[in-house]
Amino acid sequence: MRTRVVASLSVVAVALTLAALAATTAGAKPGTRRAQPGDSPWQADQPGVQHLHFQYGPIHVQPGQNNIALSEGQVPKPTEDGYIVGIHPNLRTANGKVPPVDVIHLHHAVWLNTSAERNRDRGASTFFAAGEEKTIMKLPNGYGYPYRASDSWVLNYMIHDLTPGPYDVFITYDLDFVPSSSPAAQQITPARPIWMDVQNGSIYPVFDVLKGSGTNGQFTYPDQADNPYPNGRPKNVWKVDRDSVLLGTAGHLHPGGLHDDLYVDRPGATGGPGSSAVQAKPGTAHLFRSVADYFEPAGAVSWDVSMTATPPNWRVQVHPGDELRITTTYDSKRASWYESMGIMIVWATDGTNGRDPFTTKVDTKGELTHGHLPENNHHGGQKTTLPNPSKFSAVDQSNVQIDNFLYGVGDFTGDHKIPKVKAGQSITFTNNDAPKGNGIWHSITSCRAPCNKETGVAYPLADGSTQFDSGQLGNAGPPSSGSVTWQTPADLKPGTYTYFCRIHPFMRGSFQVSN
Ligand SMILES: [Cu+2]
Repeated sequence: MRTRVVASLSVVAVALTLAALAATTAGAKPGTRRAQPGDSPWQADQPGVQHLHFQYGPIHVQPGQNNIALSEGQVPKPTEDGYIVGIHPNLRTANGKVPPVDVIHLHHAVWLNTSAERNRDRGASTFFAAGEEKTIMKLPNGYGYPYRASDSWVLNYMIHDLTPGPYDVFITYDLDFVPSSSPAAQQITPARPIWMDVQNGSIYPVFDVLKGSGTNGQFTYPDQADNPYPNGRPKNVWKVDRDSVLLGTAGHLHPGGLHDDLYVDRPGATGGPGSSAVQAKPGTAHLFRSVADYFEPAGAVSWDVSMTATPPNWRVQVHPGDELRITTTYDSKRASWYESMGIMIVWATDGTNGRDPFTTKVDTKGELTHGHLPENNHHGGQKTTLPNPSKFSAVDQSNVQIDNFLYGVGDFTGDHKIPKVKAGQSITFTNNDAPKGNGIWHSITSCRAPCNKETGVAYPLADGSTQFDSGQLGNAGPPSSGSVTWQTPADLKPGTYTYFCRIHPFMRGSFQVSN
């Protein structure tokens, strides 16, 4: 299966392009098989549930790839009508193994039901999303996402190859499914997804968290951001369109993220009952905090994390005129976090038999959907034989060419020369790998000196004492920066600066600014 780069398509896949996409999704062979023992980490409690295993692929991942792509051909899915009651995502190689997250990982995948577009009873066309935190979706008993065999699915995915080698991988998804032919299906009430995203509708729905921003070492987006929505229309809210009961949600965020919060704003309401997490404000009730629970020994810095999801009895009542609102909070003490996300998919059903969040404290503690995953075992940060760049000899040079995963001058694996410019001047980096093939994008991102420890899921970090970041140097549209060149800030103080590539963190380099 080829990977088609879609530069201008939103990760959240705004509806506008979907009709056109649907036309391109016919023809390939579905890669489905029945579930094998051990495929599903949990047994669904609902009666009549089948455990179906699907995989999309093979996806030929180019060396160093980090682009956004759309599925071609058919995305495998159930062959009969029914209800989806749970989804468990993963990324696997052809032999079924889950690759280490510091080698290749599922940056994100979004499952789109293009047939649900413009149908208010089926909710958002985006019905499931997974990042490397691999949150498992499970609806409360008695609820299901109505599925038709005639539905057309598209996968929007970003697979991040952190190495200079190619890989073949599959996106896998275990579905817990109740076919319409099962008597159990008669007992299921339809549920629909509501897509909540702090950058909903953006081409590439991300924002940067800078080290030292926010308050007390934490930064909440959009609340603490400088002009997050320049046209004045908040992207993090959704107007409730009918009496609905919210059934469940879980958050998505990136390394460095601490929690996603869901609120409801009800004009004129006299304040929610408050919560342990958030102080009550008139007209606002806090509904849930999805917490990033890090297994990572180094703390909130890697994908070695699981998000909490709502317990099955959550059931929150909302009414037309209410506005759902999401925020996301990151650690800003340790490092900067570039191209971060904050997303929650909220499942809802029609009706009025939920709990009123303005009279009942609904924001109870969540439940983890999985434990530590072995693919996150390689944390990095150990001593290596990489040199300390403070020992390099400096050469006057204001250009660095990046070729074949190497910084031309100042690379830690090079000839131990370091480019030097005078204070007030800049060094220009040019990524010559970008025009080749699908585009190999690199960044120049400051990390704390000497930045020469072993690469892993938790090292290196964007934790330089001076913050700079080039973005992903490439011309392919988001997530690339739109340019293959970047200049270091001209106001850097004299000193030696160390940096790494966020996309290929084994790439390390340094430069000097002199008096
Ligand atoms: Cu790179």
